[in-house]
Amino acid sequence: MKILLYNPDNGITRNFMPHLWMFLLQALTPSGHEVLLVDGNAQPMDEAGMAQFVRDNNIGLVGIGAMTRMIAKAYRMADAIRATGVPVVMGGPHVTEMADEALGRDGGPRHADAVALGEADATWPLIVEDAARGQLKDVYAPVDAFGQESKPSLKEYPVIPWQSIDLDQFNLVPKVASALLQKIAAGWGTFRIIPVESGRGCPYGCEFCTVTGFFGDSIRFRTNESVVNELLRLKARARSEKGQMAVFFIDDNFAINIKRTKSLLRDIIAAGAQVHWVAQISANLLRDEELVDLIADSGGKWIFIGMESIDPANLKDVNKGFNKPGEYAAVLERLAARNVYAITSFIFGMDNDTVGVAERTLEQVRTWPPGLPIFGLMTPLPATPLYKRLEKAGRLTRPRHWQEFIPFAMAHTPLKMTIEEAHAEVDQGWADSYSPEALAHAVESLNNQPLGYRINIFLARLCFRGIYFPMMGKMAWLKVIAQNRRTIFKLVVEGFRPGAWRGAPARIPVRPVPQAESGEAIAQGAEG
Ligand code: B12
Ligand code: SF4
Repeated sequence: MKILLYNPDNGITRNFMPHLWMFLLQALTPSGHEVLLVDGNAQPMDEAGMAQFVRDNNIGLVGIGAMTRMIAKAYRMADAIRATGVPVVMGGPHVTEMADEALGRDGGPRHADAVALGEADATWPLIVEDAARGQLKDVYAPVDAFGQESKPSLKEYPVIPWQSIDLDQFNLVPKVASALLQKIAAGWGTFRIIPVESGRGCPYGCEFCTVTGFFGDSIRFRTNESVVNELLRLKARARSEKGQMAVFFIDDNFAINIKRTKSLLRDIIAAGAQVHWVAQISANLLRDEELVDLIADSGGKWIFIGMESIDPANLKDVNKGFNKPGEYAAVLERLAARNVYAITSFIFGMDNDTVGVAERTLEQVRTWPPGLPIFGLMTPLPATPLYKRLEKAGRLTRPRHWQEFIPFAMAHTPLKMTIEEAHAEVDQGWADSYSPEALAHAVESLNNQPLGYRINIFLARLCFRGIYFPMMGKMAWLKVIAQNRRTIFKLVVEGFRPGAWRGAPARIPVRPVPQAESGEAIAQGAEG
């Protein structure tokens, strides 16, 4: 049987990274079946195109995975596929919580023949065999012989054959630039960011987050050896095609168990398996000096930090009081001193937010080392404690917001500002952080570093701008390039200056992390 695994596009920007679930399920598919992968972010398709693809390729089963924000598109594509007579199974965080919606048991139309609840590592092979026999069940739940929910141990992790998977759709170097880049910077013909997990689960249960409910509060880790071998396979592939592979460790908090993370990073270094990597780590754990050294030495380049708010009252409200805004600056400086920079994520529209929250946040961000600030709105995802609280209080304005998904739009009324005011705050956050002046400033703030660091922050900011400002087509990109022409010109001129690409990175002075909060902060902490 031919199986298609499909991930719908998010409708705003080309995702910079493919989704892990597709490669994982492909690796877990029983032998004798062929699996094709289509990520809508890299290969956009509409309903008619999808139906044609399924017919042309003689597909016998389609698996669709989607987050809440992509679910409306996922349902439309599922409907088009089912209309061709091919069964659809859906999985992922949204349908796990809303299985009745996908199966048409809530009074709405049916979109899926079957739903895989929760982690599907163990159920996927059964789904495939049932589909091959034409005997799909409605629901597949991960349970043990006694009917108890069972979470896969990651000790026996499947080998994802990165050396042979077709990754053409995930190359981030545009075709036109590839040949030129190969000439001026050998080894840059391709650039891909690959998702790798080293563990699952988070015990903290922040109010807005689905992770604790979905993966459970027991943290499970792969063996160091299995992660190291995966990195070595990726490195070998990059070398063989004269390209670059960076890794996104998608664990919700890569350092949730510091001892284990340090041991993994040491093993990566010892095996020569360093690649450039990104990971999510909470600010409190980054006060460990040795950990930060190992991050830098093992190839860590960007750390995603869910700061959420600079207001401790907001953080307490959403059960994320282990974030201590007073230590954000020192933690970021500690990373920057090793040339590791941060993606700092903020949520506006929290219950204690008032008008001016963007400017108050930006005032602090401007004093930090350059990074990638991102701004979102408080969003009640289905089945989260936040959703339940707002529903009970009658504060949901669009209870089924995902059915008509609108990017960057609130679905409930915040307590101390209007919805429109919250939207304006997010707009200000993005506009201020990604203006040509802000980009120029970020580049200039690294003037004491080799040129590569400045190019890196500039390109990263250009890409992250696209999370909020639509940058799908060539015209949109050309416009942004024109707006930033001065910075680009300066970087190009400097590229020709003798020695511009050489030189050791400078160490930046670091202020000490405030001590008062350390004990509590280290005891807790995770990321999302
Ligand atoms: C990596 C990641 C991203 C990446 C992008 C996704 C990517 N390319 O991988 C980035 C950083 C860009 C991102 C962004 C966002 N993310 Co995100 N992200 C994750 C993260 C950390 C890991 C995903 C992952 O690979 N997990 C590991 C795999 C193995 O798990 P899985 O995907 O759930 O798949 C398993 C099962 O679900 C199931 N399954 C999944 N799909 C399918 C399909 C079929 C057919 C079957 C049978 C089974 C199946 O089987 C898999 C194996 O067990 C998750 C949290 C988490 N730990 O999962 C959040 C998460 C998915 N993100 C989330 C959110 C909300 C977002 C944002 C909307 C945040 C924001 N406010 O901007 C954005 C939107 C992205 C966009 N524009 O499209 C939520 C989604 C919740 C929901 N109900 O939708 C999550 C769960 C985190 C959270 N805090 O709640 N994200
Ligand atoms: S720490 Fe991060 S992953 Fe864990 S519950 Fe909170 S937001 Fe979710």
